[in-house]
Amino acid sequence: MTEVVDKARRLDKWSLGQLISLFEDRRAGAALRRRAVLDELSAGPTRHAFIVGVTGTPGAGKSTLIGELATRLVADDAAVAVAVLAVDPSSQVSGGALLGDRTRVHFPVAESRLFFRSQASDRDLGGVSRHTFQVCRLLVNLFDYVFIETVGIGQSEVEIQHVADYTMLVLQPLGGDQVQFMKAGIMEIPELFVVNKCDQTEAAAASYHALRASLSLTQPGRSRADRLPIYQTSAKSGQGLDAVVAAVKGARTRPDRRSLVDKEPYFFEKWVRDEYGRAGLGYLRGLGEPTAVILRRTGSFDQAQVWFGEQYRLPR
Ligand SMILES: Nc1nc2c(ncn2[C@@H]2O[C@H](COP(=O)(O)OP(=O)(O)OP(=O)(O)O)[C@@H](O)[C@H]2O)c(=O)[nH]1
Ligand SMILES: [Mg+2]
Repeated sequence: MTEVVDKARRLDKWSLGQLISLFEDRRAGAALRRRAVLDELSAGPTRHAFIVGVTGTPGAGKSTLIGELATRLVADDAAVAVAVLAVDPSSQVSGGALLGDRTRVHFPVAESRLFFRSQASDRDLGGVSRHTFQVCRLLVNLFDYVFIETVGIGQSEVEIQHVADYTMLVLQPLGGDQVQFMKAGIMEIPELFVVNKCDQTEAAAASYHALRASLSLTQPGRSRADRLPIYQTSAKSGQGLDAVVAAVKGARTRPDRRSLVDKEPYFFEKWVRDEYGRAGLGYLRGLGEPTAVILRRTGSFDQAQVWFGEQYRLPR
């Protein structure tokens, strides 16, 4: 393992792929191997990625935009490394993922500090995959920024807030689906709004004003609503992208960042529900110990998984 971990630290793509597969592995034995990898990682130099969730209407330019932002982030700083996780919809029919061009992010080919990975989404989770959190646990140690492109519009996408440190919503000019957004809870989550494709100027200006107006309506309780930034960009021409990069960099230095450990209880309960169903979740709650306490007592997320599996199998 040590060699793979060392190579992954140096951003070797094959090694990163190997480790990601381990973090996506649902088999019981994988948990302790994940723990071993994380322990090995923390014994050496690590990074501490800022996780940026990117959501928005289909075709708004999320992938193109992420590619441009990531390229700028690494160009601005020779030490910075960026990973992109794109969550792709699973085929309803086969359950298999159609990992096609939909979420392709284009990077300069020779840039080794940019890494892209597709993930199949789960039907039940909407915007993120059940593996997204696990893979983020790995990637935060190896990159400075992790972008997660999510799929779909609607309430299910609120899931992204549980894993991301920061979320941005990307709209395209006069998307009829803006109304959908206003109805869905998603409007309340983003910290940054982007109206992309502003090379299509008139429609873009109209969309900006519609969005500004709707934000005041949908976020009345949020005094910042009127001040929430709306960036007008063109991922094609580059317009407005430097401002978005600056906003992301600025947000990264905020003092109130939660660590992934703070997010673990939520995802531990989600994992229990996924693996053991509602009965499992009922059992967990019946233990009378808050999930955060279980995680601390067993030592880690991975050890808690092993412990829970053993407990649950005991005769009751
Ligand atoms: N004119 C213009 N076209 C753009 C811009 N950004 C992206 N596009 C084009 O819009 C189309 C969709 O871009 P993507 O980046 O795939 O959009 P997406 O939001 O990731 O799409 P899905 O993942 O399928 O929802 C592509 O043909 C892009 O080339 C832009 O700023 N201006
Ligand atoms: Mg895409």
